[in-house]
Amino acid sequence: MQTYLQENTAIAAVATPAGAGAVGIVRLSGMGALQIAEKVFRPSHSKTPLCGMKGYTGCLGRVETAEGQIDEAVAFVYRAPHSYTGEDVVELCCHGNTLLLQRVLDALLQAGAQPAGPGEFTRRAFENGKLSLDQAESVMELINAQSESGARAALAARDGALWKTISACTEQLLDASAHLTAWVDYPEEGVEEVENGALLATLREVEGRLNRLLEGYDAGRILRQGVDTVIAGRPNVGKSTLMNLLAGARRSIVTAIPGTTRDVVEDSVRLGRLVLRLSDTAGLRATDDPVEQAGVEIARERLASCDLAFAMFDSSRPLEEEDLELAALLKGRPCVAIINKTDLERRLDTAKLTESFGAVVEMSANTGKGVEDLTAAVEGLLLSESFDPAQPALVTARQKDCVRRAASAIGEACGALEMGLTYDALSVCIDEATDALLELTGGRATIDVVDRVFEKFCVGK
Ligand SMILES: Nc1nc2c(ncn2[C@@H]2O[C@H](COP(=O)(O)OP(=O)(O)O)[C@@H](O)[C@H]2O)c(=O)[nH]1
Ligand SMILES: [Mg+2]
Repeated sequence: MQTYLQENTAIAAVATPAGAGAVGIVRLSGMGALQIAEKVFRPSHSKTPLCGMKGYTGCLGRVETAEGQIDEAVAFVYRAPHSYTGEDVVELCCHGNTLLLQRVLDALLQAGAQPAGPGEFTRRAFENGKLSLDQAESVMELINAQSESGARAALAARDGALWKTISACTEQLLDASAHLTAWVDYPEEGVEEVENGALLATLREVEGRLNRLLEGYDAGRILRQGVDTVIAGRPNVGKSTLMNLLAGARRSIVTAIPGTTRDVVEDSVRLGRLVLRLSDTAGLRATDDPVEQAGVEIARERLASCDLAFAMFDSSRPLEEEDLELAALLKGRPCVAIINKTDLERRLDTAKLTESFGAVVEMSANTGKGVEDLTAAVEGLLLSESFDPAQPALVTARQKDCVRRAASAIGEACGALEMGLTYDALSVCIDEATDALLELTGGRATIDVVDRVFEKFCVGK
């Protein structure tokens, strides 16, 4: 990672979430950060002003302005380049009251700091060579991870697991490209001859590593963000009852009247080792009621884009047209068929469903019988045994897109080599792959790309 420390004006923001908390932190980073903080911070006991403090030290004091004291606080000082951003940083740890924190922030802005934009601290860390672009993205993933394995995967990425793999691939491609260029441009200089077999082996090896990353993307995303799961089925099969059972609370209205649920009701629930982002939807049927129609339409849209569908059927009633339509709609998609109301006398012909669905679970949403089977079926479908959160993994769609472009350019390079095309044509493909990988790590990313990464961050991070 290159280092190009910049002399940026000081920025400040509240770094902790809004609401009451034991502590709240106001962060200040950049040129003159210590001088600005010193204007509003009075040490309680220490004779050393903030500007005289060493890095990694803290001091108890008060935040105050001409108008009076705002809060008691501990000021932590970090000295460039040994800080998160690589710049001089002061963190004022105050009481976690949103109003007080806002006043502390205002005092710092009055004293000369600029308000920080979304992700601006992390952006400075990137620009100052403290983090690669993919590591910056993993910071965001770490904050938002929904499961333990998701957090572990993000932490591994933060530590550079992906960066190392991508850098190793980039090195191999740069070596190959340099060799080709030397061989083509300076044939008399005693450059070692390019061996097609060895070159092809190198390209295939890099392609293989990139393809393995691509294969793991969906499994990793599901672990980090939770599984977007839609409960679908005819009216009255027990969708809302299942929602409430899994949520452990009354989330959806349950009645014996078909067509009760019209809006999408959502909740995050834990099922085994996974977190499901459950959506209970309107029962699928033809109806004249415009409100219910809108609900059915939304249910279909959700079904088309979800990670997982629970297709529910009522075991106490014969299979109907809408049941078969649902089965057809979900063909080839990740889904579990749930045969509900098994506590009642059976009238459903399950053979047809077993044919259409890979996973079929019998349960009673009323009594909770069968939830273990449902858990096992979902884990079996979505958790590959081989997923290891410590391994390098792609954590954002942007990263996936970069790797996909690189892998496809390498595929073209291999094709060019096998067809005996010129080394020039080959170099173009290899350079394209290298560019895509450098865009991933930020080694050669345009301002637009960097802007897009950081606009998703929150202010204060
Ligand atoms: N006997 C029995 N009744 C159920 C079961 N699950 C749901 N029900 C009943 O079926 C009716 C419709 O349930 P609901 O969850 O509103 O269905 P939805 O329209 O698919 O959301 C309600 O009267 C529920 O009490 C079950 O497992 N066994
Ligand atoms: Mg319902």
